[in-house]
Amino acid sequence: MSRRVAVLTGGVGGAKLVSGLAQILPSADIVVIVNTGDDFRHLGLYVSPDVDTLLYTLSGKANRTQGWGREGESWAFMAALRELGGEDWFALGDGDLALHVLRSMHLARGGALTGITRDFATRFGIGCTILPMSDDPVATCLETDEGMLEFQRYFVERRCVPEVRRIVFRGADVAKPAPGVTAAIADADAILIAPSNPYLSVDPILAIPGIGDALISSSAPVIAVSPIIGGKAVKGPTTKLMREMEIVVDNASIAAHYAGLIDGLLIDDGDDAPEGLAVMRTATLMRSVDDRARVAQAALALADDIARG
Ligand code: FO1
Repeated sequence: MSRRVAVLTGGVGGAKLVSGLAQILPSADIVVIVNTGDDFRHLGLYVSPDVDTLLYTLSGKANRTQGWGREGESWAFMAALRELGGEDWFALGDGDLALHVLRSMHLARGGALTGITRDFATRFGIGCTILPMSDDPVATCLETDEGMLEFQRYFVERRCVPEVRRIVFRGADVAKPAPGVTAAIADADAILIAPSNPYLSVDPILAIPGIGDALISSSAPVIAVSPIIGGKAVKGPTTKLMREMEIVVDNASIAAHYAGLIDGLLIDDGDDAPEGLAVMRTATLMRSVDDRARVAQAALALADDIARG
């Protein structure tokens, strides 16, 4: 049976979930809608970290230990940059750099992020459709005790140390969903929200007018995979961020955050279930390739249960 799945995602966690889906469904049936709130211009280049994590993971090129960039990368550019006194807080590998140069050229000539992402995916032999959430600029910024910081300044340069008070998605209110985004949601038989950071990676997608409404009006079950495992978020600043924003770190908070949007939550075996929401459990930590397929399968099984009523 053909089953079309749309996935809303940030970087690593979502890329693993999508690679799990690609093991059990035809790639052509998977559309990935990716956060671009982390995108920024650096050294004159347009960098799109979450889109690139998807491209590298789905083409088998990702650096698994690092969680970003390419495996087997060389760093001659960074060495030369450092020698010349250039800004080196954000590391661009030599192979990775090719992507940023070509994308920046494409954008400078009036092209859109969607088009160049499709070209890269084709070049890398990726069968899924990867759609940036928008072709319009949206910048995730954090109001912190050190002032307003753009996402990469907070995440990479300041290593998530500043205390976060508020998160804003500059430009989201006037951004349009990229071509194909709302249609992919409307046409899907199941919609998944990846175990990405709800506040930093999924909220920018939901902040774009039209995307939340498309989820609400879709007849397909919407399933979120919880980023909480053992009362903590698996990766990145989620736990710290939730505490700073005075949000209890548990599945009830994740369910409350997505209230009105999701029909079910996939949670880890060891965690408490929120009340009033369909839940399925599995071991949600995705260490191996088999883990990825198992988590994807469980998310689809929960969607099937809900669709059957
Ligand atoms: N993350 C780091 O922690 N340090 C880096 O120097 C770094 C460079 C980098 C270059 C290209 C790219 O696509 C991603 C990169 N990341 C780096 C990861 C990125 O900042 C974050 O993982 C995402 O934005 C969060 O999803």
